[in-house]
Amino acid sequence: MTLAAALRAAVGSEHVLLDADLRASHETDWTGRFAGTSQAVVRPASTAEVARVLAECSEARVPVVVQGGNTGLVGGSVPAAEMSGRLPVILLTTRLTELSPVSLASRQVTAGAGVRLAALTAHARAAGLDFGVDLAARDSATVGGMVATNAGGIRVIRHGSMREQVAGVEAVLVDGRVISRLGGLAKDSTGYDLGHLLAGSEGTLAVTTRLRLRLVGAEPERAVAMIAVPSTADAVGLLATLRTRLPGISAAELTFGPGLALTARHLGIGVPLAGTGGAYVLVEVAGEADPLDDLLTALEACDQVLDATVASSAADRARLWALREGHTEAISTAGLPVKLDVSVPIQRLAELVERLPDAVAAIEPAAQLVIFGHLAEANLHVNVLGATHSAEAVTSAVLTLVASLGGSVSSEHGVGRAKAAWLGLSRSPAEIEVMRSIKAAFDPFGLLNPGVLLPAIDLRPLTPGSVGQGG
Ligand code: 2HG
Ligand code: ZN
Repeated sequence: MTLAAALRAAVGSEHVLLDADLRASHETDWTGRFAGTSQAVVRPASTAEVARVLAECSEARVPVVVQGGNTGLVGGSVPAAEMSGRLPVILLTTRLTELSPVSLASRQVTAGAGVRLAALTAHARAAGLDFGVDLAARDSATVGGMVATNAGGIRVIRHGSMREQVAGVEAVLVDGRVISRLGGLAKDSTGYDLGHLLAGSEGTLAVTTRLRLRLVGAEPERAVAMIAVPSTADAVGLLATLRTRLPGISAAELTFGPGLALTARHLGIGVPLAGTGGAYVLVEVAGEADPLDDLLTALEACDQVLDATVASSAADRARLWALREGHTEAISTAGLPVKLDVSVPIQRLAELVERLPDAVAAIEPAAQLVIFGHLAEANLHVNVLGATHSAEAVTSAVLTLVASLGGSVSSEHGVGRAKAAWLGLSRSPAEIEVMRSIKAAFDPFGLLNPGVLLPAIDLRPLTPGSVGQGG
C-alpha cells in the first residue's frame, strides 16, 4: 500500500489533501516569508487517528510537519523550502476540538490541541472562570500550537506563559505510541515533567493531542490607559511603581511613536497623545469591581507620566487595545518584515531600544524599524521593513546585540526555522548537545519538524527506498 492509501485508510479520503491547490494555504506561513512543499495535508480527528498517521509516516520514514492555526511567526509550522528531497506530510491538528466540561473544583479543563484560544476562553468564561493567556491571534491560534511555542501574549505579567498553564498532556510519539497524563493532579513529583518538556518543543518531540489546562478566576471589570513617558527607561520605572500599587495589573504593553502612527493610519483612527512621548505604555488593570479609580490614583503617584488617556467606555478600551494589537497587521500591510521576537533583562531594555536603530542601519540604512512589545517581560518585537534582501545579516546584527545584553533570541514566538541557526547565541554548546540527545530519544529518525528549533543535521541516515512503502 502507498503512504497516501495508508493515510486515507487512517483518517478517511476527504481528510487527506493531495491537490496542490488544497495544500497551498498550509504550505505558507502567516507572514508569507516561509514556504515549502508537502506531499499531503492530513487532518486526523482523534488521538487514535493521529497515532495511525504517525505510525504510517514513521514506517515510511516520511517527515511530519505539525500545524495548528498556522499563526506562528517563525516558520515552524510549514515545510522548509528545502527538505533534502524528503517531502513531508503536514499533520493538521485543527479537527482535535474536544473540550471537556470545566472542573470548578480543580479549576482545570481538558482541551483538544486544535481548540482555538477564543473558544477555550469563551468556554472558561461561561463557567465563571477565565483562561490566563491571551494574544492578538486568539481567533485562529490553537492551544496545541500555543503550547508548542510556549506562547506568551498580553497577560504574562499576571498569569505567566503557556507552559505555566499546562497541568498535563496527552501526546503521540513518532512511532504511534500514546503518552497521557490528563488526570489533573494538582501535585505530581514523579520525575521528569514530559508535558512541560513538550511546551516550547515546537513539534519536534511528539504531537500533542490533548491538554489539561489550568484556569484562573474571572476578573470581568477592566480599566485601560495609554501613558506617554519620556523614554524607555521611564516606561520601566513607571511599571515598577504601578506594580507595587496595582496588584490587579493585567497588561503592560510598550509602543513607540512610529508603530503607533503606522497602526493608527492602518486602522483609520487618530493617534492618541500624538507626539508627546518617547515611549507609550498601555496599562490594563483587571478586577471583580471596577478598578478605574485605583488606576487613576496609581498614575498620580508616577512622576514619569507626561500625558495619559484613560478609557472611559468599552469602545475606548477596544480602541486603545486595537492601537497595540493592530501593529502586526499594520506592519504586514506596509511590507514583508524581518520579524524578531527577543527579550533582555529588564534593566537592559532601554539600552536595547537605544542601540537597535544603529545596529539595523549598519546593515540596511534605508530600512524602517518598528518596535513594540510586552514591557514587564522586556520582550521586544523587532520588525524591520525593507530588509528582505539582507534578512540574514539584519537577523545576525539584532540577535548578536540582544545576546550581548544577556537576552534571548526568542521570547515567545519560538525558534522555528527563522532562528534555528542562531540558537547558539542563547544556548550553550552543552545545552544544545543535551537538547539533541532529548530529540534523538523521542525521534530517532529526525522525522518530526526537521530543521525547526535545532539546526538541521540528520540524526540517523534514512533507509533508502522506504518512502511510500508505509502500511
Ligand atoms: C504581539 O505581541 C505578537 O502582538 C506579534 O507577538 C508580534 O508581529 C509581531 O512582531
Ligand atoms: Zn507578542
